[in-house]
Amino acid sequence: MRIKKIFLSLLISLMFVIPSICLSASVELWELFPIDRGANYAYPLAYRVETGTLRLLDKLGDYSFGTPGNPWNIPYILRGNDQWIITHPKGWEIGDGRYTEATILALVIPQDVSSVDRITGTIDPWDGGDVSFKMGTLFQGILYETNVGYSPVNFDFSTHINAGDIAWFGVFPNGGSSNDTTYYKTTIFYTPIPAPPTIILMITGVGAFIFLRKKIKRE
Ligand SMILES: [Ca+2]
Repeated sequence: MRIKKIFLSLLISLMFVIPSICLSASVELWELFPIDRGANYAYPLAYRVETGTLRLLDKLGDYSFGTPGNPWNIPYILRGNDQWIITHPKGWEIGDGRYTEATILALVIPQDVSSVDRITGTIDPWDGGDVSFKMGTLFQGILYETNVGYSPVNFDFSTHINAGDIAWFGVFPNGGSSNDTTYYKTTIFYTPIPAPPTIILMITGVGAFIFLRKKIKRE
């Protein structure tokens, strides 16, 4: 009888453990990089001038966006190899004020996501041009920012971003924009809204637990 109880306990535990494993997921920002400005998961790629105005980058090719006609098409954002997103902001002085053009990649958190829980990544300055990297959301403001000089910077922070919010990743030129080519890669950890089969499994697990507990007590 004791072996039967242990077996039943193990079975019940598995019913709870298996769905909980299914409830976490991660995705590379690189995987969601839009092929066009109107892609499902991505807000239009843009650059932000210091006044706060967002201007759209033109599509130069699949996975590459920039400003045609300017030298090197900067500012630009493109999807590189090995999960790197490559960007170059732009900035220069006008009078005694600084006019900057930060590159922004924004992501609408889709409705099948319960919450984004953690964001990790690496920023590689590549050419040492001095930039700042910022990550934030439309509703929560800036969640993370760091200056990047010559050495790569790793980041890892917990957060709570709901569906419908817009998460954005921006590279700002910090002074001049010479040699400001910047690589970054980001992993987004999130909790999906459980799919119907998972919910059924959880309900079955809870039902089985109540039934078997009563049965064991009677025995
Ligand atoms: Ca710079």
